[in-house]
Amino acid sequence: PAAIRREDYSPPAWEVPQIALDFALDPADTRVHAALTVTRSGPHDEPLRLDGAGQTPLSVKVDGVAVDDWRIEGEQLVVPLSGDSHVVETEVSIAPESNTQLMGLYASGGNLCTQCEAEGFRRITWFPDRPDVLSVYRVRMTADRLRYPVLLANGDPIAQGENGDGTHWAEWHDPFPKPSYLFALVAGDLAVNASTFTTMSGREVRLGIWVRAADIAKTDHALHALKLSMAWDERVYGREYDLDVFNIVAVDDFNFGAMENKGLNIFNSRYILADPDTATDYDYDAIAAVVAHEYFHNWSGNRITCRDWFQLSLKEGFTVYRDQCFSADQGSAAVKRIEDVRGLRASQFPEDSGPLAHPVRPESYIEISNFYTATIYNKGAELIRMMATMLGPVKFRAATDLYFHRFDGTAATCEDFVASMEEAGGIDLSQFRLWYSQAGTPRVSAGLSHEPGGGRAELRLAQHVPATPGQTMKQPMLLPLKVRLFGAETGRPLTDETLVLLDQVAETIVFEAITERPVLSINRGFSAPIVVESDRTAEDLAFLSAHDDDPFARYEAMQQLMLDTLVAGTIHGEMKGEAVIDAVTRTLEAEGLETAFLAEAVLLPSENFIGDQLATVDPDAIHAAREALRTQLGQALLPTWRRLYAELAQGPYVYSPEAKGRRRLRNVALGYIAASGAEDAAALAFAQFEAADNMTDRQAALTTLVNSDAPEREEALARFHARYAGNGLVLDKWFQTQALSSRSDTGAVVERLVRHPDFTLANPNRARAVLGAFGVNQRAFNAADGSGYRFLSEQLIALDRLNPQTAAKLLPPLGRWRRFDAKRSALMRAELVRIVETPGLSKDLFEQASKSID
Ligand code: DPP
Ligand code: ZN
Repeated sequence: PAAIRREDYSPPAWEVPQIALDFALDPADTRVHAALTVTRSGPHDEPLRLDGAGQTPLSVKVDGVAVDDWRIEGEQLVVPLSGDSHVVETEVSIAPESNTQLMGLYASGGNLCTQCEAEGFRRITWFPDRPDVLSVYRVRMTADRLRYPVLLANGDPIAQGENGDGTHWAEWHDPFPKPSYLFALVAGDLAVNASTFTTMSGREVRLGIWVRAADIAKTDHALHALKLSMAWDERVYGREYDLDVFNIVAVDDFNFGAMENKGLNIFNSRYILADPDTATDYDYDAIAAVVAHEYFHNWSGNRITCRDWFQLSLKEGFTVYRDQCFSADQGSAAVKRIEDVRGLRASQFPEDSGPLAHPVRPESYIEISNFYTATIYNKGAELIRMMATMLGPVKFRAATDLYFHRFDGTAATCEDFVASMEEAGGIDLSQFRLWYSQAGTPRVSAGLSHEPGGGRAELRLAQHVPATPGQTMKQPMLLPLKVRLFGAETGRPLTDETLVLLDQVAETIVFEAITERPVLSINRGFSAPIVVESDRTAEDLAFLSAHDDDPFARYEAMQQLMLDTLVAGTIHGEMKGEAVIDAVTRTLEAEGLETAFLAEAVLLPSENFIGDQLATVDPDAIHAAREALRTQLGQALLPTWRRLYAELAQGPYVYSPEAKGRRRLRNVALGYIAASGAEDAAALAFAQFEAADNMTDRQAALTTLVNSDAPEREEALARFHARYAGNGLVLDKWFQTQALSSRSDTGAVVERLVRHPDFTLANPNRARAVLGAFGVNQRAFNAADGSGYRFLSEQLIALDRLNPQTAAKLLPPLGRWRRFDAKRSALMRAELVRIVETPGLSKDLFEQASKSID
């Protein structure tokens, strides 16, 4: 398959200012009639080219007259046109019930729904399926009245009625020109949780969350989050909602988390449905974040869309940044930042240092679905955050105002956004633009020296951007680093927090009047998405973990101390945990720290993250080192963990930041009690499992047991499965917890799980619950005999036949082969070769696997 390149962009030859769609909906044979008003853009004699995906037009008309001079070229329908404006009509037949890719129009749980981003609309009808063609849509749907009583589409409902033959119809009109990837329709048997929101200018918007009738009681949290999001975007960005209705539909089979279709968001049900018995605190937070994310897209994505898919981060990076800030405002900003950085390190850093590394604005792709990545989303959000940091809140708001005003109604580029920041911010971002074009995580070395008695401290900084595929030579980047010095003796700050803009390969920053030995606090708040290599000692890190006034930096110092300890333990095969034990003890005893922060601060880095620090990953040695440190922490602090476990117990379930923090820390304490080897640990976990009145506590107890060899393990798994039979989202947890288990038999367990009657590759959530979780289970996946690699490749080849997009997203663990010993490398690479050589492979999986081989 051929690569599409950014430099080949050219504007569309034909615009489509209007489209009228008429759907005769039927799961086996849906007829789609499309009438496109097309206008020639400028003088040229190109024919009209419409994208399709396999379907044959049943008819083609130009200005009402059937024509036969059309032709199919590759995947395009080419229609010669003589004038500058015509109406082109096509009719096609599609079969939603046999659409297993879940792109275009498909069936889920007996209902019909769509997913068009990025290139699903071409599977519905012939159209110039590219984001810079903006059209006003009118949609008419006809469907069986009993089977599909609810008919929804983008925009506002215009009319509806009954036909005499048991069918009914509805018509929707969306006045805002939009690209085809934002088209949506839903036909189904759905109940609604309805409400209203009054916008800042006093308009009343009708809100609806549509789900199966049985799930209606689980929609209040999402509805509440939607209202909070609408108010937040008005208050923080001055953005008001623009239609009279805003609908969300939840479906069980969905490739993404959710989709921001204009006025009709379609969600993976896992990001809508919640009640205390079935959803964890983490799920509640994720629901609010995704509801906010999709809502915020109404401006950052829909009103201003992307010129081409290379600009994807224009909407995704900015919208992730917006949803992160929204979530930070709902609870603890410090804990939210810690969670986001942990996520970045778990998903984006490995991507940026592996075979699939790409810039935030890529130069080429084979299949655009493969570029919905942590780099585009999460590193993209860090870019926006760095600009916000450099501009400060007032200028950043002026810059987003300018951007929204200037580009409203257009398909814009990342460059348009940066230029708005530059203009309203009054700063030069020429060098900063490298963040969009250079892949790889910059590394900064930081060395602080001090002349005793001399009063002067020097901070020597040097940066290095590692080579990435296709980019061997890198230029130095602009790195905004928040820095502060603390006195080692007094514990007091010696300087204000300063924003250092490192723009050279190496620089020295001088601090005067430093009267005691300084300790360096750097990249505070994670002001730049980089790796810092400093010469700070274990003592300095322990000091900062107790004294830094920036909560993120405080957390970071502890993480670094733990990481250094774990790396040393992995290499030397001996765990010296005293410094970590001391630091954790002091943190737990410190005054005034939030419980949720404590829970984060005392948690050890993941096995994967430890692996990322090593030249060659030794999964068994890493596992042993981490377990050893966990055991030492568990044993040394056992009375503290027991005290916390008792003190943090709560009465009946409440959902509040405070209550969430208590649950989190209490469950961390439970984990350490189990790690200590205490004889009553399994009984404690099982009692919690049985008594829990919420999923957070029940799942935490289950996880503790699933990681253990206790006899209660099987009993808990069986009870959990029986209790939640038929609840797909909770069964996903049952599968995932087992696939993530730290036990040595997990490889054998996942082989059994995929043969379990509840397992199916047809549902992306279920596939991810087993294959996605197993792929990040470093020890189990990297079993020395290669059985984990073989298992994943076989599953991905099978999944590719159903759903290439989801299969391709699960491939990256196999691409880590360079990071392992020769034997594992060879086994892993052999599976990549096997995948690439599979006949009939999708271009999705082909691109990921072939790029991962070399
Ligand atoms: N639905 C995906 C998201 O919101 C793609 N736009 O990020
Ligand atoms: Zn998005």
